[in-house]
Amino acid sequence: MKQDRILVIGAGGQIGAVLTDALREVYQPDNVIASDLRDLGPQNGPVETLNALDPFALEEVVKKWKVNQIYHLAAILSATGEKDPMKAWDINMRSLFNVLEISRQRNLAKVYFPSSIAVFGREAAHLNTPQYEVLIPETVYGISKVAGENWANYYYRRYGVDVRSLRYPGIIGYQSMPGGGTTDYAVDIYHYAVQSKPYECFLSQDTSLPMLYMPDAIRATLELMEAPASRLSVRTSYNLAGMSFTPAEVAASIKKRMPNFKITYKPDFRQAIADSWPASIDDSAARHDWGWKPEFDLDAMTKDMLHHLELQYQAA
Ligand code: AKB
Repeated sequence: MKQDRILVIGAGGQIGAVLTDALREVYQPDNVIASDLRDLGPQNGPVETLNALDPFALEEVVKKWKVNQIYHLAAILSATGEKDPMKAWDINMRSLFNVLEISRQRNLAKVYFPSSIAVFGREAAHLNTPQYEVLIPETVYGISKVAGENWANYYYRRYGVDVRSLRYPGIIGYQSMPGGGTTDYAVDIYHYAVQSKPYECFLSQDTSLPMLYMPDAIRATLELMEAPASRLSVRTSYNLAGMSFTPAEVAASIKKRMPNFKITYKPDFRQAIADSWPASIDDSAARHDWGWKPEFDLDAMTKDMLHHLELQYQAA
């Protein structure tokens, strides 16, 4: 059997960092190459500084390590993307094309490309948004994800590249910080709570959004990538759900454990982005095709987040 050699692009990012560790547990550290635009420093496996916009540099890394799977996690997210839409489009699309092309040219075994709930816009059903729904996103990030999903599907159907994808909701974890997203408040709030600081939320108290705890997000990714290709009916990107909550609800969940925690609300430009996204997601296709089932609800996540962050801040 051919040895799997996995390249993670964006291994310094919120999901990339945790996913790299998880992949190294499954495939052995030496078989997982962590790459990022910035120097990641020493790790327990191979590391490359790589600009995924450079197709020649990407090809060199793929050849050097005999890579046969790529997880392409690098992207400009929803809030940052709105500050420079052309740059966000260029980075998100050009890096994806480079990944799809090298995968086609070198006949790689599998490719992972994350999409997002940002593919949906106001025209989509707000509650329990179906897998196959009208996609009119209002951010350049969402537009790039809709285009990316369609290119993934194209490369699968036209060239047989085994590209797989999930529409991530907001991802919450203690291991790494998000950057430039609309759902970032749901990570920040825990850091403030553990430091006994009041939190000013950039979304209104009643803005409900789909969210997922990091261990569930990582497990979903690994399960999708391990599923037999014959089980996968969706080659654009699977809807994926864990829980949905508002800022007021997460604050109430924290207050059950930290009664003195204080939150105020000062919505900014990210409110309009959040208002254009669904409040909850129908992920029955993922459940049916490859057995997806989330484990964490809001209170279970809060307990785990606070526990791990307390340890981190005590050790700092
Ligand atoms: C963002 O807020 O932009 C991301 C996402 C939902 O894709 N976390």
